[in-house]
Amino acid sequence: MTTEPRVDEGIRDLSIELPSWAFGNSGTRFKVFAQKGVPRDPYEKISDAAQVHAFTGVAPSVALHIPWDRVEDFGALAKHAAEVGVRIGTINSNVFQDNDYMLGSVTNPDPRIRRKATDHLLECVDIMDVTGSRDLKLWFSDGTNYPGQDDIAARQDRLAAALAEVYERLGEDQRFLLEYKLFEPAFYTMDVPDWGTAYLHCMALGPKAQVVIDTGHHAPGTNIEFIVATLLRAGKLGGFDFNSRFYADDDLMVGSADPYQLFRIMWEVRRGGALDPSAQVAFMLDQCHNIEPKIPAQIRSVMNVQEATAKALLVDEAALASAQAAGDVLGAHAVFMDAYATDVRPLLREIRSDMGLDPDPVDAYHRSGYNEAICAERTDGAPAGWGA
Ligand code: LRH
Ligand code: MN
Repeated sequence: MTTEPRVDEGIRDLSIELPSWAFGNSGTRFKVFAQKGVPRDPYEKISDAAQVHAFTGVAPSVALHIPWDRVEDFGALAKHAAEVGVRIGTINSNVFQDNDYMLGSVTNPDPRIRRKATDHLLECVDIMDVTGSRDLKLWFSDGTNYPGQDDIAARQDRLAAALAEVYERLGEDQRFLLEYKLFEPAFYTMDVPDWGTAYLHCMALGPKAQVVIDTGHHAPGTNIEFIVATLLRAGKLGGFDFNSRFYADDDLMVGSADPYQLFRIMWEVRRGGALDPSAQVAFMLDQCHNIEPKIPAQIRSVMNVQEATAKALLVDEAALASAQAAGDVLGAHAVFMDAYATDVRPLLREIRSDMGLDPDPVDAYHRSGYNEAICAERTDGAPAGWGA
């Protein structure tokens, strides 16, 4: 045990889920830059994700995206994951890349297309039954681009009908996490644009329906930690898609654009009791490494969450509470900033050594030779990507 037992315990309890798609090629509408050694199938994506867990010790699961990660035998894929020391986590549906979904998937005016989209969501639950996954993550690109294009309330009715059908299909220990996004790819309305809309749909269904906060899906200047505190208070926060952004849904490494915001978010997570694994709040990364090497970027991202979490665990709760109760504005803020201003890197290095890990995971990965091995091995076949 290190000098800061509370931080030590909190960091060891942290479980950060990695997105399979972060290991494949990704980009923008302008260009998808191909990188050497990129995985060619879900097996290789999971092997790469296992490297992140091997060097950080806190990334034991990998989220899949269907159909990007469709395989013949999901049982075999789950077995492969176990062999390399991780497990399959959240299953992500994809009703945003089929031509039929131009005017919407589950909200489409055409009932035949709504049926097709809902069947895909139900198929994802079938896959969860095989992989042993607890969570289905639902993000809908559904929306409109022009006022009058479709009826806003009618689309909500269609969405509610599809969500109810999926909710009915969920097993006892399964949940769905409904993800909201302010804009893109639709630019007038998104059918799930904000936490309030997601919350309303989840409240209408029951405890197996929770809201997921993607930190890149808000209007600039949105106080995300307020949404965290509010959803935790309501018992409706199912998880996070962590990333960071300077402008829009940039999907950059979490904490790279605004580490202070990530600290404020992790403080509300701690204050809301969600660092306790029994709170069942999923901490997932949802990022794209368009120009940087993908495995080291995922390791760095996990370290950024660890640093923000360690700082949040260093907040002197008692001192903060008494300053707040006394109306001591500057005193309370100083307690908060003292924790944020603390360099937690030496403590985290100590904790990693204590966990039997190399104190510098990125350096250890580079010294492992794994990157050279995959670049030499993965020379044929098509590199994985978004298949858009
Ligand atoms: C949508 C989103 C969603 C995923 C996709 C990869 O922007 O955040 O979580 O399905 O990215
Ligand atoms: Mn997301």
